Amino acid sequence: SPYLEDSRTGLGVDTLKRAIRNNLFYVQGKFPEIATRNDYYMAIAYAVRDRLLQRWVASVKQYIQEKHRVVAYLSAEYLLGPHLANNLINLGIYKETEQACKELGLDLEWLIEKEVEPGLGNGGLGRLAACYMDSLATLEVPAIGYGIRYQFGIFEQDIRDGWQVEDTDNWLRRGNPWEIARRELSYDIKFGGYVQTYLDRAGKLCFNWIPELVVKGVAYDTPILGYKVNTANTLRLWKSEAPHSFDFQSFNAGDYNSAVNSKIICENISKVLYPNDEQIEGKRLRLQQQYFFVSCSLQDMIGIHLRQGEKIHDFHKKFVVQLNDTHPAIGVAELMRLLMDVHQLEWEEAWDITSKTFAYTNHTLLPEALETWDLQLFGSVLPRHLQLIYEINRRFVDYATIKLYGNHQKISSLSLIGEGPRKYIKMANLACLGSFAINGVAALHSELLKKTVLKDWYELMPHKFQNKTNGVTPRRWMVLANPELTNLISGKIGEGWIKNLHELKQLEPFADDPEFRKEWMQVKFNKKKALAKRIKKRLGVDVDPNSMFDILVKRIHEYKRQHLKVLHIITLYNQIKKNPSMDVVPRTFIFAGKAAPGYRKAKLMIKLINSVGEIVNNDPDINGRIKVVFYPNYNVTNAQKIYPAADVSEQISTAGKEASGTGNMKLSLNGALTVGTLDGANVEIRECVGEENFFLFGLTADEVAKVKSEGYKPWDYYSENPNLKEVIDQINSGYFSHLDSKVFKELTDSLLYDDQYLLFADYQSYIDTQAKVEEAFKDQDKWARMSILNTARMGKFSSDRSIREYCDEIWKVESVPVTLD
Ligand code: 26V
Repeated sequence: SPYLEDSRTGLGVDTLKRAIRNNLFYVQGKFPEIATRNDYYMAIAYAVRDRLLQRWVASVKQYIQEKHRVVAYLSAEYLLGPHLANNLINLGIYKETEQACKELGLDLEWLIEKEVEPGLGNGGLGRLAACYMDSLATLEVPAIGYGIRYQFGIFEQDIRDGWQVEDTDNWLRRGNPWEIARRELSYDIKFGGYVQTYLDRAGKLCFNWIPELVVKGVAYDTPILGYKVNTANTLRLWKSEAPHSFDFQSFNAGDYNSAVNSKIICENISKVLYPNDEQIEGKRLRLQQQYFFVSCSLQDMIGIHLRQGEKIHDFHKKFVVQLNDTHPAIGVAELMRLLMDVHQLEWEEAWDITSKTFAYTNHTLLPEALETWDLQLFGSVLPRHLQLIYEINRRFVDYATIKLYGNHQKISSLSLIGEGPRKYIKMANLACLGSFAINGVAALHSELLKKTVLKDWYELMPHKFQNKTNGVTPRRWMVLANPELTNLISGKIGEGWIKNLHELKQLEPFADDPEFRKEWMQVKFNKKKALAKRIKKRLGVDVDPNSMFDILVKRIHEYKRQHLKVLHIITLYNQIKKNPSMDVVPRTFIFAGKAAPGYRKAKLMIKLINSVGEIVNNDPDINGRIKVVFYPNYNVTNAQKIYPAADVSEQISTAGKEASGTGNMKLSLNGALTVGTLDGANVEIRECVGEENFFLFGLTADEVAKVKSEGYKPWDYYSENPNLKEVIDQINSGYFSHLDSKVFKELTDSLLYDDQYLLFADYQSYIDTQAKVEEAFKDQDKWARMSILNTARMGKFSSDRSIREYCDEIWKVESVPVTLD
């Protein structure tokens, strides 16, 4: 009976109502007459948080008492998205909370829309970490995610006069009900200074790092609940602060300014997320961020391990540490330091433990994204680690010299230290050497790793190499983003697919059911209508939900080729202009994505999209048959509204450049058909959904390499293809830019004279394929069939499958069901 339920744990409607009312009073200090929307949001959030904490405490208790092996996921980024609705779904109380709200005169959806999302990541890599945290908890695997509690996450994007404008993301401004500050849990982190060597009483050589700066890392925990299980894992993010006794001397001496100054320096470390992806910048602060969170995390793990009464020698049996790209790779040297300088182990044993602890995931093949650090800079921030890396490298090079018969070229490519005008540290090499497993994020990517950037490592240590194809959580990307489709599916095949996505296969027979096809398309139409409404509200542009929604959403980058899509749009525009009465399928092209603030060409691509949109959308000859929309501030919240409305998913990167992609999976899962190259996970998506349900175009990765090696000349394609020539000339004439013929010159020049991502080589193939897309869309009944089959065959791309594979093949960890007492 509901009124017997505890008001902080009960899941019934009446109990939830009581909890919300209580929180409004006791947490927010308000009563209904004066409560704001935010007050109600907080009241509900705290009601949910109570229920999370019950499961979180039970999980932690069980892990400690039973001493289970634990996965530590180290990531500089977590792109979590809003918590409230997700937690309601995972708790299984969405309906109940909706009802409780209704009875209190509140609209739950309206409150959910209020939540500011934690944007603590750039894109794919950070969002993957968030999906993996969800799957780890859902699979009941003991895990801790470690990262940085940035005060400012990824910038907010606004579009003014067609250009991207950045605004700071002050996500903590209204407080964060989802985190628990663990003020008592903190570690001191040293920076700079020098290393003293001395002999201890036994005559052993010891190292004493005398820092120039000490920063305190404070733990902030966010419980991550699995779907309909009691497991709630911890996401532990570190905030940097001044240590308690910061600059006492200057303070006492009355030098208030310099005391405050050092406080600011300390707090700077976790102040802001670097908004670049796929382009490294050798910034001191970035290295400090990486070391800061990695050192806090490893000290924390060692502390947990020792407090359980275990021996330091068994550290690698307790924890397996996954490196999300090379950003935390400094952990290899840091664990060596902690084991030797703090816990007094000898080199051999420290190395044995270290090299059994780490595993490394690579997320990109782009050479400009491979992290290196100028050796001088590195030494000035981490003098002790520079020594350790030299020693790790000395021993490794000795070994490699024997293994490789002194093949100097190979040895220098494997070396942790690069030589040139200046020396530098190669973080990927440190990660490869220090890890027992190395994986790529899609089958093609893992193969290319072995053939290109990590070739020498593969030849030396083939046993370390694996593939783990990425996945996405169906909870957020279906159940939460698309409850209508979720209900339609569950009505036919039950709810099992939410935890076992392979069960979607059971939908296949319904592709032949005309009634089901109708309902399927009706859901899609409603989602398009809802997105159209948002577009109208945000941008004032009318788009027709009956038109084909053709969607390209992801970070803006030349290799992702948003400008190839623009070439297609202009080509289509020109066709209609020449023959205004032609029969075209009306299309709405929707773009979204952020450009790194310092990436000029990417920002110019945004301007180009908006400029073309302005002309196309307002041309009476076009008469609304094609529309171009740039939806601002692409983030998790907006993505949840966009994916369900997609008819077509554009995955058009140059083959061999996109490691995996995960937006491709989310769109396809939501019934969009893919137009794509054979790149990243597109290859596997096509294998699963069937080639007849996938619009393939463009060169393969092998062909790309071949064309390039033979001396690619984009100008030839331009001069030999009249449609392409017309498009480029038109952009250059100022047709889309109020006759200003210079604005886009940087972009068109780079295409005409370089085109390193082969847009021109793939142009005609892309145009031809788009004609097929158009033909297919004309037969709506056939399209519905394809869309249903496509979704039905996406089972492989659940992050549950990815995490299962990581658990079985890399981490060797097992599920631990949690019981509530
Ligand atoms: C690099 C850097 C360099 C220093 C500044 C900050 C920063 C942030 C991120 C990165 C690397 C980003 C790599 C990345 O996001 N890769 C993407 O990973 C996805 C998940 O595996 C994958 O689906 C995408 O294809 C891949 O581009």
